[in-house]
Amino acid sequence: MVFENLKDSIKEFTGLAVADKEAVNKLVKNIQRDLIRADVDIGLVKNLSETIKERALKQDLPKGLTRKEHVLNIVYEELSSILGDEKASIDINPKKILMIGLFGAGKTTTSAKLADFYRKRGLKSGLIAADVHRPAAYEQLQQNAEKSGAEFYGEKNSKNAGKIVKKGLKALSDCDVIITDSAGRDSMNKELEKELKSIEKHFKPDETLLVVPADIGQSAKEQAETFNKAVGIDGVIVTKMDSSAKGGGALSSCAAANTEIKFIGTGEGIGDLEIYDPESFVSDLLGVPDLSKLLEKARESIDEEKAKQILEGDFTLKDFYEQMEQMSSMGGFDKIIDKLPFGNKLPDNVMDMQEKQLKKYRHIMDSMTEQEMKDPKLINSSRAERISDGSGTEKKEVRQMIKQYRQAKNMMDKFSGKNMRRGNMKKMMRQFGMR
Ligand SMILES: Nc1nc2c(ncn2[C@@H]2O[C@H](COP(=O)(O)OP(=O)(O)OP(=O)(O)O)[C@@H](O)[C@H]2O)c(=O)[nH]1
Ligand SMILES: [Mg+2]
Repeated sequence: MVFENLKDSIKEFTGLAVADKEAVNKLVKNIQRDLIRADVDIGLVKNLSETIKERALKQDLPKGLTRKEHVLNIVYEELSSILGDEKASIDINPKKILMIGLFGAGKTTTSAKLADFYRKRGLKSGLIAADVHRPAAYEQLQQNAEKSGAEFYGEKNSKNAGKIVKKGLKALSDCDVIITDSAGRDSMNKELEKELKSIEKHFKPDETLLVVPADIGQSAKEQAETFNKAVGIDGVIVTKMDSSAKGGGALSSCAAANTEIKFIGTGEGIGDLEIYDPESFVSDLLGVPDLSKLLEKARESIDEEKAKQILEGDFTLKDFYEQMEQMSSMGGFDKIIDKLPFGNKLPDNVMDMQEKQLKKYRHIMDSMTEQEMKDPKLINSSRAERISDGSGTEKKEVRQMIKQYRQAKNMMDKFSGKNMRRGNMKKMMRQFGMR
């Protein structure tokens, strides 16, 4: 599997207690080794390593992200960028596609996968067997056509690919998408060039797609250039991503040469075809399932719904605790509160909310009655004593929590006053970076 080791390197990093300089250097070293093993160009690997180090160690930590998340985010961005700019754009329209490539690249299998892809999207697909060299090429495509629910045209004993295509177009004229499978060779040569040109002349493809197997690594780039020069290509499909360790080299070299990767093949089954999307590819690769959540967190810092709750809700002691907890999990209360319009007016002790304190507060609240939770004003000296005894805290800590809650509640009440609610809600959302 492509980049198998990369996953382990990331796991090792995420398992560390701290993401310090040493940890980042180790991670970069591991990534370097993994990319070179995956046949990524050495120059590219060097640049990537430098950029990751530079950004991870020197860039300011974005609000709401831990250092570890920040580093992972950088690795993710930089890896995606060497694997391509963006998701391939595949238009679901009637068209004619010519599949070309060397021996065993996966042309016949991928032709059927594509027919299936378009059929599933509501277009009638047809396959033309124009490989007149490989024994049983006709039967192979015919069987594949059945699997993919596609129409099929071929001539068992003909040796003239151009003629087959010409007749095939007529026979399959009711199909929306027509895909022609061609014969492979050991390498691009005059004979292959001539044959492909003859097919092109009759078929007039809208898209000519070069099929390359992942195991050729970075020579995918050279192959794409050779085919492009000989017959012109519109994009590449990289097959066998599931079974080769060199897929990283194939993808990155095509991306570096600005050759568009349209699809990747990820198995022998008819459904094992994916539209190429470097970002989702890398997030699968890194084994960080909640990467999109992480990125969202980086972009937003706080969720709109939660902010509304803070501002509009009846702010109970329990809400107070939950908000503290949420904010602490979002990278610290002080970071969030800095963004609020009233942030600098908050008393220092509200800002000092720490994990340890949160734990104590949880214990204190566990020792309170329902009534006390709803109306903390009830908590007089003897009740405070009972609560501190029950929670293993000091009486003054019970008092301190209630005081902090009141300060926060006052502030929330002010902000959720009727006159504030309308216009200022929008303004505040903007300051949160939500609008
Ligand atoms: N694991 C895996 N195998 C694949 C994939 N794509 C194709 N194959 C296998 O690769 C072998 C060659 O595939 P074909 O589709 O026959 O290749 P071709 O380019 O048509 O080969 P020629 O016609 O001989 O030039 C077959 O055994 C396929 O099942 C893939 O994405 N993953
Ligand atoms: Mg074939």
